[in-house]
Amino acid sequence: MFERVDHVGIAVRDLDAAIAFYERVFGVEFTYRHTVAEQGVEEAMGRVGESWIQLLRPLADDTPVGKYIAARGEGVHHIGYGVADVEQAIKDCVGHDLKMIDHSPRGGSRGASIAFIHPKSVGGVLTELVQDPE
Ligand code: CMX
Ligand code: CO
Repeated sequence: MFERVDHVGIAVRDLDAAIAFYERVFGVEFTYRHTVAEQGVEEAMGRVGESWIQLLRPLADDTPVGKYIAARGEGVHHIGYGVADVEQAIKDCVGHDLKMIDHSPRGGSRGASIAFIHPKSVGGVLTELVQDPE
């Protein structure tokens, strides 16, 4: 089902500082930055080979990333894996009795179709299925 690591989602308090750090130390270039109100985040995407780093700043405390930082501090929030067909991948996960957060795909960064699997079903790892646009 997984074809590649699409991105690593990292929860940060200060997006400007995090972008500057990854650029200065690791030479990562951030080419997208935008607010995704439905997800409660401002995000920046930096390319690393065929994958991305997704830096996530919460827009409010009562959002997924805001609650995560309050409970655990900054750090890795989720892993996004590339799949060929997100609808089929959701069905396959349900077939394996995984608890889906999204039962149907929704829009993600860069025009992708995404769906989240609950971390309780994946050994404590919030997992995102990502189908790139055609
Ligand atoms: N990784 C691992 N475990 C997590 C987690 C994460 N990112 N976020 C929450 N949890 C754990 C909590 O620690 C908690 O565990 P315990 O019951 O052992 O304490 C459990 O999951 C439930 O936590 P909760 O606080 O009751 O639930 P939340 O209201 O915080 O919701 C989740 C958790 C995963 C359902 C919610 O964050 C969600 O729907 N996430 C998907 C959407 C999202 O993350 N959007 C931002 C990224 C957008 C993008 O990538 O484009
Ligand atoms: Co993501």
